[in-house]
Amino acid sequence: MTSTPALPALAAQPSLFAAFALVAEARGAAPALLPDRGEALSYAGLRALTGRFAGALAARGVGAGERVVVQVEKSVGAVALYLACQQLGAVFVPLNTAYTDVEVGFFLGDAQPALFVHAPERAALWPASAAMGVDPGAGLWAEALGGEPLDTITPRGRDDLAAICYTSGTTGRSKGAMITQGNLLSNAATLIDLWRFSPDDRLLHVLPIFHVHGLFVALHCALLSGATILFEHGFDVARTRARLGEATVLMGVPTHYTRLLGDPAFGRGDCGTMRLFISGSAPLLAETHREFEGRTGQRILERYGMTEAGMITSNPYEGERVAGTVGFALPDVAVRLRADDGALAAPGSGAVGVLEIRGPNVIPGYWQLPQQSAEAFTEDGWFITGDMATIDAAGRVAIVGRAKDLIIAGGFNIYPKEIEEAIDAVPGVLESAVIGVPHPDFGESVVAVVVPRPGADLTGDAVMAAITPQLARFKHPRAVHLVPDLPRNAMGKVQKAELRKRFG
Ligand code: MCA
Ligand code: AMP
Repeated sequence: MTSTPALPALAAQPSLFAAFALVAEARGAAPALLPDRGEALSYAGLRALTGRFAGALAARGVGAGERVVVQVEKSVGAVALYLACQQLGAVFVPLNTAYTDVEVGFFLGDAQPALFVHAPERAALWPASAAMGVDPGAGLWAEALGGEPLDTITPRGRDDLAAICYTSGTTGRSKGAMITQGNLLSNAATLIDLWRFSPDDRLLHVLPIFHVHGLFVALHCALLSGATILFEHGFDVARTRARLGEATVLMGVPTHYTRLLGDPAFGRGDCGTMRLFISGSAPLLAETHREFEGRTGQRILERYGMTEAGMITSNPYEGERVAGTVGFALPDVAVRLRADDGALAAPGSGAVGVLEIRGPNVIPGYWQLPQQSAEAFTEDGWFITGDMATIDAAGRVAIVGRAKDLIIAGGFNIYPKEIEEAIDAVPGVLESAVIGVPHPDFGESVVAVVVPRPGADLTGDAVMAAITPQLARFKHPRAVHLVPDLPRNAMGKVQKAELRKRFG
């Protein structure tokens, strides 16, 4: 085993997999993944398993630039499948395991993949499909283990696509964020440095691996620094507490932290080896931050990001982590505020505005959507986040709201427009408005306010029954209120703030 390559050398690699291969070679027998289910994998073992999955994909005709849509449970095999796509230069397209056939059907039609890897029951959705199998003896797993491994790495450049991650849009139609090799490499190198990752770290991984947070931020910080991943197949308070005792870093969404605090026995004694708790994907309440510090002596480091840019800002590793703020722009990222009047607001002016960002982490655009891609950027090339923020004189950013109509529940993004369109198509519905209301566990939850057509015999249950097959469970309204009309302003726009007051 040689020493782990220096960060600048990794950051200068042409592709994510080229960087990973260097680390894997250097770390050899050092542990890469210690899963709660299945066998431990060293770096050499993970590299070998990845080569086997790359062989299986190549045998099925997957080549560079082609999309591989993946909707599988979290497992060591799923990590190897992701890396195998990178080795082959294929474009990895992860999907939330909660998506329904209807939702998956849309993504398959949009991404036009060379291969769809899925749980057995989804086989009918796409001709070129491969069941993943739940263990090494089944499906694509078995093909990987039984076939010829592939050792070669397809050369890729920094502008080449590494992944497409779908993010719902305010139009109701999901858009595929085109994430390049350069996006991934620059963000990983910046975060490893900023958050002081080293081969001595043991990252407790409890996040799903179909979103940027668990897939890129967590996996890349650990794997490109030669650290060990304590790999959990899902989040569970008791298991997390048990494994914190061997971990040094945890990345979570606010729901993870509030659930840990919900266990009265959780506290300082669980965190003896921990050096860093990171939170993101949704706002962390200042009160959660304070309570966590009171119970554990650790100040959670909150950061802010989005699918289109990976991580954007972070509270400092050394220096004050201020509750209710998301810290400073990452060293290679620039942020600025555009106020209501369309002018740029100076940091420290106290103005609230929409945050605009620029940097090597920002995607070039959305998959096959040139118009939406152009609209996502200002004329001078800054990406418009849709998040409302303030920036103080020192450059510290606080997210204070959203210009985009978005609900975040348990770290999952839910676009009301998508649910409203499904509800509006239900017979007997005239119109609807979907709002987010405070929820003690998920931060926000979905409520639908529905206006029946005159004379229609509509019930909330009928609405739910009609939309259930179409929308993933986490998007389902937890309450449906029938009302005679929706409150509107003088411009005819539905006043969602009014509805939130009434039904929150
Ligand atoms: C599960 N349910 C949810 C959610 N998760 N409802 C709303 N929002 C959710 N997030 C529902 C299920 O449908 C089910 O409903 C019930 O809750 C229990 O489901 P279960 O699977 O047991 O829940 P869980 O395993 O306890 O999951 C909760 C969770 C999970 C651990 C908080 O949602 C999670 O892992 N969230 C992390 C999401 C994440 O990684 N986001 C990053 C994206 P019923 O019982 O009624 O059927 S954002 C991102 O990537 C950007 C770049 C960023 O900044 O990080
Ligand atoms: P996604 O589309 O899943 O990438 O979610 C990105 C969105 O999550 C951002 O545009 C923000 O609205 C929100 N978000 C992420 N991190 C934070 C945070 N720390 N505080 C507040 N909102 C956040």
